[in-house]
Amino acid sequence: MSKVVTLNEFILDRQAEFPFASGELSRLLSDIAVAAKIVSRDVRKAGLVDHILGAHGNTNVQGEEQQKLDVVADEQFIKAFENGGEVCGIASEENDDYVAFTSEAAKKGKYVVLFDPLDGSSNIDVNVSIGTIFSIYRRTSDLGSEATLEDMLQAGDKQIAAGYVLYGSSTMLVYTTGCGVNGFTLDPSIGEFCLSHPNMKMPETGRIYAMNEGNIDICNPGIKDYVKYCQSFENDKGAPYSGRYIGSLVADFHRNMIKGGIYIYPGTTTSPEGKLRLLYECNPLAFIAEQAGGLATTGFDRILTIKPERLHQRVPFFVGSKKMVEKAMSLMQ
Ligand code: P6P
Repeated sequence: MSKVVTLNEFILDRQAEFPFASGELSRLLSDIAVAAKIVSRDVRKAGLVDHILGAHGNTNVQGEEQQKLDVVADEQFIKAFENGGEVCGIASEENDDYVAFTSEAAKKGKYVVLFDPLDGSSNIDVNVSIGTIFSIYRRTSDLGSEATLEDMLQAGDKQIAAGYVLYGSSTMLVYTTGCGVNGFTLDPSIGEFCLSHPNMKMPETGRIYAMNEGNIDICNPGIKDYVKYCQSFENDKGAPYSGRYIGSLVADFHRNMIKGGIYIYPGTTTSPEGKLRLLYECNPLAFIAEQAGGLATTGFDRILTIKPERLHQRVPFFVGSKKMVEKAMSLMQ
């Protein structure tokens, strides 16, 4: 049996790989892991809370207001970032505006974090996997000052780290600091994330396409051509691909990381920019995908080169196995 490597051991071992490594990023990643364990605990009991202990929006037996789980998760991560001392500000899917921390200690933080605390939270009611997605940048504003909007609106290729937590059949944390992608599985019996998927590589091709085909008639005709290609015997497999759409981005993305595949959320006639957010959904997953040998584009342009203009800006998203994304792009009109 191979030695168990915990996330904290791994972070410290690999710290030397990171330029100007002085421990702050290591501590920040550890803070994220602690918040993820707490959110995992809350997610695991969500069914009980909703159906036995009192649904959200009501008061529980202690007379406490039951908060929506994504609000609870948002507050948990913000608390971890604000108290950790490494982060000067955040932007979150749950908050209309960015948050610049005001304590003297936090203002000395080198980093900003953009995150979706609980993506796919509408799936909680049907017990489907959900996820947290995070993206870390070095601030561009002066140390000691409050974080600025410009700190948040950096192109994805300026990320220094990105990751996701998948609250699935097990809880996993997958992240990159630009030196490859590694996956850790939470062992609840010891409360540690343990290295389970070292040096993850997304298969160059695969058999799975994931998209909401309900949109097929209101998106770029090239996507309909791609789906037909996947369903035909004339494709490169000589047999139909499989459609798999969980409807939870982190779960669909992670499956493709392991098995190969493509996830598409395109622009449509009603939502030309699509549904997914650039800053805290597409950029972090694009960084991970590219670090694992995959591709991430809008169907035309590389996600990581887009200069953001707004915090909650949406972009069309094609992400996954390199050859599958290239094929889909070749059919776009
Ligand atoms: P649709 C969840 O709301 C989410 O942001 C992603 O996790 C998921 O992939 C997508 O939206 C599902 O959207 O329109 O297919 O229900």
